[in-house]
Amino acid sequence: MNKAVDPALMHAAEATGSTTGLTPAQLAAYWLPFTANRQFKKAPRLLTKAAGMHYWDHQGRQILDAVAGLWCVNAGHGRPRITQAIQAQAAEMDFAPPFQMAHPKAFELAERVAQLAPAGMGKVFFANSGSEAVESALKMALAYHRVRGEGTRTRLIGRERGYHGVNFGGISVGGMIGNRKTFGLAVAGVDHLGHTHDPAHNLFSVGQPVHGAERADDLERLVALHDASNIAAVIVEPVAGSTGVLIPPQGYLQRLRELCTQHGILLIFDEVITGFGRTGAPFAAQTFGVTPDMITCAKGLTNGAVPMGAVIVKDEIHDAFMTGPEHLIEFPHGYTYSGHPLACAAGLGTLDTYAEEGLLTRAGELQDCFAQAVHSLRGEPHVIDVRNIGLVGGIELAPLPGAPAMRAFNIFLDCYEQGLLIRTTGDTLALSPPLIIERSQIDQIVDTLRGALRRVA
Ligand code: PXG
Ligand code: PLP
Repeated sequence: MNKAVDPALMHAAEATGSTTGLTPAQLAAYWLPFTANRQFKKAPRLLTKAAGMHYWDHQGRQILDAVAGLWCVNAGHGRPRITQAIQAQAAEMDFAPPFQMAHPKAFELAERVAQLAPAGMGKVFFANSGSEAVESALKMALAYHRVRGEGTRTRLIGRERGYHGVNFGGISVGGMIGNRKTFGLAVAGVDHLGHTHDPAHNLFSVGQPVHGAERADDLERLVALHDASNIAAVIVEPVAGSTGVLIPPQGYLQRLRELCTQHGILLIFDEVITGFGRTGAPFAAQTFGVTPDMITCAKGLTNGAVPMGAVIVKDEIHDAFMTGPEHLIEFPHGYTYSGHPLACAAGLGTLDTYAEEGLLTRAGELQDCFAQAVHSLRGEPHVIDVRNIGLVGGIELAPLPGAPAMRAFNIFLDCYEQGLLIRTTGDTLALSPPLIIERSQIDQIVDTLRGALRRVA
């Protein structure tokens, strides 16, 4: 089969071929997710090996991983317990059907996850990604109200600048314009709280900003508009990651909790990024002392080694479903790969690693050192804000005139050349290193960034 190949790609493959080892046809065949495909294929960045805090690329360059892969490799790369657990499980049993059947490790992992969650959140439903966890939680919220005879509660409330994955429910409650505008109406009956970002009052806040608890009162506006009897759930990220690291103002999440309770609205914390130690406790719910009704998680659940997501649910929500005839399915939802044996094995190996090394509280121990390091970038060229909590940092840059996101991306490329992997979103640089990071590596991240900021116009 001789498919036509773009001459530009042919050229790129020739230019990089000696090092990437990819043919033009291979380079052409793969449509990369969330990537500028044409630009990427002209100069591919291929990762070929990972261990501990580092990646290596196809040119043999060693790269310090300042973003835990994509916010997921919380225990660092290539951890032996996780690798061995996956290998052993693959040899023992590859797959077990999850509908009307199960396997032991799904129960073991569910119990271990529930033990880490806030008290009273004892039930765990498995999916295969953060996006699927979100869809599962939203459907659960609708079904919960219905089984209790409050079937008019169908409206879902998200928040501006929220990210809840890429499936239809998630982009509907999500508030990232770029991810929404391309796809039409998506799910109807959704509304949004205003976001919490307040540069007029909170620039360069260390940890939680002081101003903005009252922004939670925006829920009162939506209740007045739609009536609480029509609202099923509110979903927010405790710390918004993808939208550029937005830290909740002091008291904001508490206020949101109070209002949801008052109006019988379920509160869902999307902890896909914040879950598993990112903010200094197993979940951000514990860091901020606010217990939601459901938590969605993924990423750090398996250290990124095998795809997996989960919804952690309050016992009473689960129990509300356990009413009708016992032979009937209580919640008609699930995935072929829910609780996949390899994912469960990876999850158990991951939680063992976190426990043995105290990683789920390590971000709290390092947070002052990390805060000092990232805030030392204040005053460097183009830096207009720095935000941090636990081991998450956001450094916002003034955009290049007429070219939003380009300056941050140029910094990303410069850092990569210097052997540092960061993440950008719009003109914000995001840091979320593996929780095993050493202080000297925090310095290396910030020194490299400082150099890049001074070099790149
Ligand atoms: N909710 C939140 C809060 C997330 O951060 C998802 C849901 C979706 O998870 P999956 O596993 O379906 O990707 C996420 C994922 C970025 C970036 O650039 C962040 C995510 C994914 C990809 C890129 O910051 N978060
Ligand atoms: N599409 C078809 C035709 C299917 O048969 C299935 C599952 O059986 C799906 C989609 C959903 O796949 P998954 O369960 O992996 O999400």
